[in-house]
Amino acid sequence: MKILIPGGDGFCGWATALHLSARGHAVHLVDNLSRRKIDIELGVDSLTPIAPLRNRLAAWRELTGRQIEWTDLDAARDYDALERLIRDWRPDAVVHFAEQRSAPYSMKSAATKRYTLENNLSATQNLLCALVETGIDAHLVHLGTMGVYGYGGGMRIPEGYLTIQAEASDGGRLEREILFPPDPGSVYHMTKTQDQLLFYFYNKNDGIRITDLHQGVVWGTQTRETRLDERLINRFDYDGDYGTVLNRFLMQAAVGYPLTVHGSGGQTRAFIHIQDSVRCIEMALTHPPATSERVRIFNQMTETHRVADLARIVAELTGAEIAYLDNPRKEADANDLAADARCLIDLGLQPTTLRTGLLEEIVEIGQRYRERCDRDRIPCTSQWTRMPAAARVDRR
Ligand code: NAD
Ligand code: USQ
Repeated sequence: MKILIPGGDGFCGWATALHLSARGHAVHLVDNLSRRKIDIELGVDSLTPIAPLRNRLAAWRELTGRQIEWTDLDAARDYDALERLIRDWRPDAVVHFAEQRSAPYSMKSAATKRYTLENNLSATQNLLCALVETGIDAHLVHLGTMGVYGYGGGMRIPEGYLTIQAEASDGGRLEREILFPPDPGSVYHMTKTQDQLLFYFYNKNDGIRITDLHQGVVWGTQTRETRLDERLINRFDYDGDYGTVLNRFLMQAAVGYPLTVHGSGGQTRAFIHIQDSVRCIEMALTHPPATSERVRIFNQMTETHRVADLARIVAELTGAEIAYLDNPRKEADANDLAADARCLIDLGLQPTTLRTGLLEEIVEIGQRYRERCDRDRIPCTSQWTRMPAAARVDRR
């Protein structure tokens, strides 16, 4: 297959690009390096020493003989170049990662809210438009988020669609499947709920074949391919804006920083390891929807955990202290989360569980690169509301 990967220099995109290239697919990245530029803006760096993209690609070629191409363009702003690339290169599939993906960054200021919304919606809209205008029948696989569901609000979350009953216009009863009601918790998550409507429309109107993968929090760093050579190492975000909860706890344990639990830690979230994430994307690509099929939605997650339980597991493994902090976010202090995630298991996924992967991650990444950590960048400073929480720290 010829696979175009917008966002292919990022955490999920890079690992996916190598995985697909290793399986013999022709891979072409589109990335404007905005993520690396945001690191510079925030004064942070990946815990792992990621090589410049050109060096990464050269190393991959040297080690495997496989070539991955890269076009440096902004998928949200350089529409003409994007359309030309799609017309000329004629992909069979597009895997779309090219969005600003941090919820805290999206809530920092008016500038970051506006950037996140404009970047994410325009990138999605431009890809869809370019497929329509070029007439290329590529399968679009998008990385969405479990956050579109608002973590269920107590309801079991189906894979995208909810069956409802309503009164029909003739007075009878009508049954329909509708998109699960969106309930975003940040401007970033809101862009993902709006992406869903773009997909719904372009699928209905133009017959674009789309799979939307509603992914949970991704943890871990390395995959089989990124491990091959340090020049291929994947990024590891640990800072208060881009670091995700479990990876932050693993790094904090390695550098002796009390684990930063927000509030009581009763928030339950869905998780998936990066190795499983790339396998799921490959399975979605090799099982494309039929031309007339509606948008296919898979919940891409393998486990659910409460934040406080994750902290306890990491503390038990490492002896780390746990700090319960005022929550900078506006989110439920505690929630249950039950979600269907059969589709990818039915396609053959065998998940990496927390129990098997955690220790390896602490040693391979946290301890190995601990000297690169800037402790001043660990606190989460982005506030969801303009009423700053008191700087209270409880240790329990
Ligand atoms: P990332 O920030 O590491 O990677 C995104 C990449 O896209 C970066 O390389 C960035 O430079 C590029 N990009 C952004 N806007 C672009 C544009 N307009 N034009 C060209 N390139 C652009 O993020 P990630 O963690 O790899 O996430 C990738 C996708 O997966 C995102 O859409 C995210 O919402 C989704 N996702 C991530 C997670 C997670 O835990 N990391 C979980 C669920 C879903
Ligand atoms: N949290 C802590 N301590 C921390 C960091 C986070 O307690 O140091 C808490 C947060 O308050 C939140 C939970 O952990 O309740 C998850 O936070 P996160 O930063 O790990 O994840 P989130 O902001 O939801 O975003 C991440 C990715 C995003 C993806 C999403 C999937 O950055 O791209 O869409 O996970 S999901 O959570 O399923 O919506």
